[in-house]
Amino acid sequence: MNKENKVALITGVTGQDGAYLAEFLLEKGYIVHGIKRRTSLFNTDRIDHLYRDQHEKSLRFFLHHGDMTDSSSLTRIIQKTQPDEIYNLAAQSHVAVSFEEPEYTANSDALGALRILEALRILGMEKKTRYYQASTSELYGLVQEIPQKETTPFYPRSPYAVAKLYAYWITVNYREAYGMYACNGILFNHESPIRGETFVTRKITRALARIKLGLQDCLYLGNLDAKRDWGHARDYVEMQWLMLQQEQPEDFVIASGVQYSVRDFVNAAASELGMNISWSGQGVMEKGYDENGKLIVEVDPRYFRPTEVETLLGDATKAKTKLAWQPKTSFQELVSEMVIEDLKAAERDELVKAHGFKYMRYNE
Ligand code: NDP
Ligand code: GDR
Repeated sequence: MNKENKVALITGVTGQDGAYLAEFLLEKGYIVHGIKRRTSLFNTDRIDHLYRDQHEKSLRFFLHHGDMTDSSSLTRIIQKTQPDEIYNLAAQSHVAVSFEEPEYTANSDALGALRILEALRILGMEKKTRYYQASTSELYGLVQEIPQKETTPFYPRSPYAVAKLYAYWITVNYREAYGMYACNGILFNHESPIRGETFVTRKITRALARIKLGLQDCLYLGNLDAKRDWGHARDYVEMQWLMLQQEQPEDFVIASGVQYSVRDFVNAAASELGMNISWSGQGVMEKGYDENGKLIVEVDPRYFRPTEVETLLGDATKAKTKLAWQPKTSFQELVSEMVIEDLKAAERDELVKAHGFKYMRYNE
């Protein structure tokens, strides 16, 4: 380890993006500090491969207990680690859950960002540390323009998106008020084999792989008509880093520029598994059948949201021009990678079952 190593602090390091970003920054030679929150079960599955025995010399990856709702922990960790760059990825990131836990979502997603920015000011680090805010296409909500770009007006449609709207603007405000290098990445949906299992893409790939092996009967989904612009998380974290390497801080949209419906995603994942789904009915009555006429996809209104974001499609021209950024993974490659990994997991579960162990898992 030498003095040239840059120091990064990642909040949300145990999440999908946190894991990919930590790996990316370690490969670039960074010293990486991550904040994890205390949980009653281990929550470090996604980063265990990066973790080394803390007694080893020349360690470059460290974890600290902290929470976005606890200023004292955030301030202490920032003071101790003295980061050159902070990537604020931690959030209650599930849109549907934000309707159930709106206050907590606001606390962690909106005030959490403020807590970090204020900690930097209190510690006199506002000119030393660069700040990345994980903003989201959910800000566009009820879309005012297609495709959406940096200048498209926001119209958030969930407590999650409203909280993220605050985080977006407080980042802009601290940049303008205190001359901080702070910027927003307005990222459209990005997925991967380590995507949380209750987001729709992973829910689909996991369930169809299990249905294929006879471990599950049916996949229950909400709005099949919702359209999203899906990319690969591995491609998108590179841009999070690029945004902090510019001369001036700016906000960027990151998207693939291609849009598919939830139903399209189901069809693509099924096709990867050699399955073909026929659809019948409409709205809540819509159903999907396999080649043998077996019902395998049903709509369950439980998954409808009080206010839905029907369509998102991003225009990442600014990032492509100014950051020379290009997504590397196509929609088909993304679906294929996710299906392959979930099929392997299902095969492991099948083996466990075949040896007489009961495999029980709550399928949300
Ligand atoms: P995940 O849900 O996979 O990860 C969220 C991370 O935040 C986890 O590490 C989680 O910890 C942590 N976290 C949640 N609440 C707290 C808290 N109170 N204190 C400390 N840590 C907390 O999200 P993604 O990796 O997919 O997304 C990263 C960020 O990007 C999020 O802010 C999300 O809102 C945003 N975003 C994501 C997009 C996407 O498509 N993935 C698109 C646009 C924006 P734990 O592991 O313990 O749950
Ligand atoms: P989203 O992702 O809300 O876009 O937020 P999610 O995968 O949860 O939903 C995408 C769309 O699919 C519809 N849908 C379902 N969604 C879930 N989770 N479960 C279902 O059974 C289901 N059926 C249909 C949803 O209604 C929605 O229209 C994600 C998160 O990562 C946010 O943190 C991030 O900011 C945005 O992407 C960009």
